[in-house]
Amino acid sequence: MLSTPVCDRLGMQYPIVQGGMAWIATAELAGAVSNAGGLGVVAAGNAPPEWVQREIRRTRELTSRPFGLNIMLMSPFAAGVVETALAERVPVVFTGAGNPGPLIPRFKAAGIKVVPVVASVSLAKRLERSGADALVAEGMESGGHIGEITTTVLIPQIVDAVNIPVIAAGGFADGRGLVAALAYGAQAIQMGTRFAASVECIAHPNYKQRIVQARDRSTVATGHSLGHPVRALENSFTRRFAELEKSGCCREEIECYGMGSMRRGLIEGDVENGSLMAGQVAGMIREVLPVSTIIDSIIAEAELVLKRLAAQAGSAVHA
Ligand code: TUI
Repeated sequence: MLSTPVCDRLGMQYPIVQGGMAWIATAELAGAVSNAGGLGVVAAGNAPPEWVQREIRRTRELTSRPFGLNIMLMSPFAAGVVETALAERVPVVFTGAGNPGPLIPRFKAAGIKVVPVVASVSLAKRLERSGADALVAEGMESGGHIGEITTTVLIPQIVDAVNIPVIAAGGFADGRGLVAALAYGAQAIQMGTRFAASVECIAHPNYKQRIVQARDRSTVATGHSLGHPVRALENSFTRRFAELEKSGCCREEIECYGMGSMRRGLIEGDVENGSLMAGQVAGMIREVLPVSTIIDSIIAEAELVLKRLAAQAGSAVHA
């Protein structure tokens, strides 16, 4: 059975964590992933605390297994969502798009595990000192808000820099990737785009179809001029966004253009005028599958790859 120490620490059967995707990582997806042996995650995104509380309670109705809550620290509701996480005693808190250091002692005092998402070695080291239980190291292949370093370069450097478990994110969708992450010293993978294109995800079918149709060069990163680059499937929205950035028009106008774009793309299914955040790995996803099929096939493939590698290593030794 493919398992690592972080599986016990966070309460999952397999080393597969679901990414915290704003708007679409709801109780349906989190419950399905936890029930299938991974760690499901509800994403707060920019939602208010009342919505987050409802999703946490719905997740508990759908699964008896542990799950996580992803708190997006750039959200105007982040402080309220922190209080909700504490009051509801969610088993694991993930954070993204900011430094959660000052919040960690309160979570720990409440018995909540804290797993910040980081995109640099310096923040990884700082958060280990602040008491993080594990880290998600996210490369720039990811969808949504991204850092600047690729997964293959970021993961080994963070693994070498800290003594807490590292979960690799950005570019993972299959069993080969899981084995590669383990080879780099990570103890699990986190996948967003692969689970966005699952049957259980509440995202609009048009968005899932765009992921399935995507090829290697289908995503682009925009928003560099605003200081927070975002990766999404290229469409009319990203092209117009890039034009606005190049034209040098003011920050407010660009930010205003981006408002409501996630809801339009992911929920309403307007795949030309909405934001279709997705990772580069979209090019590897061929069909929309049930969560349990996704997880079982990744574990089965990883075990096969490990066997093949062991056999190859054996024959190399005896050659
Ligand atoms: O957070 C993400 N991915 C996201 S958040 C999001 S919602 C959004 N909507 C509109 C515009 C922008 C975002 C969509 N996707 N991933 C985790 C992540 N965190 N990646 C990079 C970081 C990060 C960046 C800076 C973590 C810490 C950080 O620290 C800055 C500091 O204060 O040191």
